Amino acid sequence: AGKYKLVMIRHGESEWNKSNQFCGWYDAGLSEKGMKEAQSASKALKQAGFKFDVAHTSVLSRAINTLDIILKEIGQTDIPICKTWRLNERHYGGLTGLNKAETAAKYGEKQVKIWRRSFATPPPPMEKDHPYYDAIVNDERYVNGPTKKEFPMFESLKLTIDRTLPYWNDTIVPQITEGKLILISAHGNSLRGIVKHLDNLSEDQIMALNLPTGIPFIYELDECLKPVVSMKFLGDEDTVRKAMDAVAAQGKAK
Ligand code: DG2
Repeated sequence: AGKYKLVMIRHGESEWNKSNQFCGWYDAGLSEKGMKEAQSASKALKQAGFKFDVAHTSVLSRAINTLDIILKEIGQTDIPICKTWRLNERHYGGLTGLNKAETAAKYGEKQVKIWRRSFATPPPPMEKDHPYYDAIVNDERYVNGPTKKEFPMFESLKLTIDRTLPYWNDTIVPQITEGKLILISAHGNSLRGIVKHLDNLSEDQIMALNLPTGIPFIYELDECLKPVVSMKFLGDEDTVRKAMDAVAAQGKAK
C-alpha cells in the first residue's frame, strides 16, 4: 500500500449531462439521477471507512452539491471545504449549450472527438454574443478570480491542466504530504487533467479516458507522490466500464 491516499469523484449526472449539452462553465444543476449517484457514492465511501480531513471542489454547483450530499451522508460535514475556479470544468467555449449528438451530426463525429478529447486542440471561443456569455462572465462567483486576464473564453485539456496544476501543487500536495486525507469533487475534464499528471499519461492515453459521473476513485501514492494504485473505482468493474462507454458515446451522431 502507498504512503498516502486520495479520493476523487466526478459530480453526479447534471441536467446538461442528461440533455447531452456541452456544459463547461455553465452552472447546470444535478439531475435526480445525479443526486442518487452522489448518494450511492456516499454508501461506498462509508463502507470503505474513509474519514476525510479536507475537501476540495470547483465553484460550480454540480460539484459542490455532489460534495455536500456526500459529506452529509457520511456524517462528515464538519471538515473544511475549499472551493476554487481552478477545479472548474474545462471551458467549452462556443460549444457551450450545444447538443453533443447534434454537433456530431453537423460537424462529424471525428471533429467532435477532437473537440472533446484531444489534448491541445481547443473548442472555438465563446464570443460576446453567445447566449451564455453574460451568465458566465458576470457571475458573482468569479469576483475573487479568475482575473480578467486569466478568465478563459475556451480551453483545451492542456489549458485546463495549466490552470489546475498550480492549485494541485500549491494547495493540495502540501496537505497530502502532511498526511491529510483529501476528497476532491470536480469534473470530467478537470479530473482527467489531474489523472494525466499523476499517472504521467501520454496524449494518446488521456484521449481514451472517459470518467463516469458519481463513482469515487482512489489513488495510493508513495512518498514521492508516484501512484502505487491508480484510479481504483469504488464500483463493480462492469458498471464502471459501461458508464465510461456511455460517456464516450455522448459524442456520437444519433
Ligand atoms: C462535461 C464533460 O463536463 O463533457 O462540460 O459537458 O464533468 O462538468 O459534466 P462535466 C461538459 P465531455 O468532455 O465528456 O464532452
